[in-house]
Amino acid sequence: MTDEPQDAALYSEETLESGRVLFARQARFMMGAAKIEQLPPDDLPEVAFAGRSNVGKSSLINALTGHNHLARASNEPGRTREVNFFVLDEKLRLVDLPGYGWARASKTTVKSFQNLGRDYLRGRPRLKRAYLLIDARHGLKEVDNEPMDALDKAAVSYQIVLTKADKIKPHELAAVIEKTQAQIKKRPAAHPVVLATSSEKGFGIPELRAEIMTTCEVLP
Ligand SMILES: Nc1nc2c(ncn2[C@@H]2O[C@H](COP(=O)(O)OP(=O)(O)OP(=O)(O)O)[C@@H](O)[C@H]2O)c(=O)[nH]1
Ligand SMILES: [Mg+2]
Repeated sequence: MTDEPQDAALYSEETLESGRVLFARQARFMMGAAKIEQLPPDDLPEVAFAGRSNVGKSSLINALTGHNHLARASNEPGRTREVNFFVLDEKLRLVDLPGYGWARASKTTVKSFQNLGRDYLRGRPRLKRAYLLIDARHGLKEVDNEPMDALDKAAVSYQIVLTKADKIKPHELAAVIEKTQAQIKKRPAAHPVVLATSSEKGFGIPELRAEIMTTCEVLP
């Protein structure tokens, strides 16, 4: 085990550079869907960001696109209640999902927007990958099993992205990456590589851009 949180050699210099160029292009908010009938036509490849409330989904979309306020981020859990679509360079869509595992709102409200996220993940033909965000300080929790079970069952490719990596020490991060990779080893739809990011410090963002670009099979 090294202090290097992720293998930089996973991505060539050219791929990292293309990812940078692609994500420097225009990113725009397209629409928010509050009901499954309101989803836009599936005419572009999509990647979606799922995870517990407050894990940093909206912040990660902002960091990837280099915007401060494209997706609404907040300290108040349950900020994102719709499925929000952002179009990058008219080539692909980044999809911000409502968070799960959040108990404070009325049960019916929470259920309705969480079911929406689940329905989206299960039935989206051009969803290339779901990124399941996990707080680097905590690693996988019981509450994360349900979405992983659902994604495995629906055979939707997903990859774990640790967030808020700036909040722990490099050796702790390396340990949580290793542990998480071991925990998902037997999950059929999980990508074996766990990525680590910090939206605050920009750490891991170039690698995730390259990963998304490659997954969606687009070039800038
Ligand atoms: N230190 C640090 N804080 C972060 C990072 N990413 C997000 N945060 C903070 O975490 C809080 C929640 O971030 P959001 O991006 O709103 O989280 P979310 O997952 O979209 O939350 P919901 O929409 O409620 O599901 C905010 O106060 C962010 O500033 C990070 O990489 N480092
Ligand atoms: Mg959000």
